Amino acid sequence: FQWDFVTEETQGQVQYEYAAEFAERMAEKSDGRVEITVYPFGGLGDEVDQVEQLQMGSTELAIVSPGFTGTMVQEAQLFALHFLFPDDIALTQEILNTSEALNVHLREKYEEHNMTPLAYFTEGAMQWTSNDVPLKTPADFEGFKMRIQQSPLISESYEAYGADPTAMSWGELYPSLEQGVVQGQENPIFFIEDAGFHEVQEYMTISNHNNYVAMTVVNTDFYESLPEDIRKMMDETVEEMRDVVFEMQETMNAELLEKIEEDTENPTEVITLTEEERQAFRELALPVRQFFRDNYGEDAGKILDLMEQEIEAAQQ
Ligand code: 6CS
Repeated sequence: FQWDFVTEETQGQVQYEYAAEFAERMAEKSDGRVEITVYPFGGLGDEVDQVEQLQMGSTELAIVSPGFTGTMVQEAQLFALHFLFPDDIALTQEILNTSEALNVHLREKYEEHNMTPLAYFTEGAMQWTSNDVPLKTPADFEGFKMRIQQSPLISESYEAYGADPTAMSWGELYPSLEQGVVQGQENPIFFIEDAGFHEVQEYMTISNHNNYVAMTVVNTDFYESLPEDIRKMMDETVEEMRDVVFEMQETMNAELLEKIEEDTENPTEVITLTEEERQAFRELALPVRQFFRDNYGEDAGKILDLMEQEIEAAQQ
């Protein structure tokens, strides 16, 4: 078997390292019968092109951020809702692993598009970076040119703060920040450092306003046509990778925060929001849940209701 595995990240970053480790484990388990070629971001087009290739089956496996399927699987935009998941990232991962809303109902929505999400994993809490203005209060977002992924609900979430969001691939983000096409962006810390965004940003706000969730996705026809022993190996590897990737992101996010703080050549002022400051954003973010319920079909509301119940139960 020869399969392609595409990711939205490059060597050394979470998604790529996940795929490389996954490929190695599959080769080992199958005694070399399964050979997986891992592609870093950039070679096969942008993130949205990669989703299309997966859908058509020209690639078998991919790591996909739900933000890039926002116009296709509208229900998956629930990941764009700020302050939905607990701040405790280990608890968030547990919810991602076990949630029926995600692993049954949202999975079905993806399968209508010939894609099967086998796992959801966090790449860390998201933070804001900015030029011109340190982002501390919703007023700081007034007219702020914010780069976002291609999801209408991410856009809605930032419009709720008064920002002016623009969707683009991360492949274009560095020069866009440098030239002022956009003033800021959101990402987990490891990605901000590794992509070098801090080099062209004055401020980083530790906001923890959302979790960066990615999905391990297979082409559904491909997955269903696999011989049973191979499919079992794949399922097993997906299970094993849950803890592996959790540790990967923890280590990278911690180490690269230090690196940003110690980079005297490219100084970035790091601002940590207080609980009170976060509350002002939470209040504006909450009505976006109703927008999600009202605009993305009947099942969107049901999935979100269940998700909210699951989150509440996990927090008790
Ligand atoms: O900001 C983005 O679009 C990129 N961020 C991460 C953490 N992974 C890939 C994604 O394309």
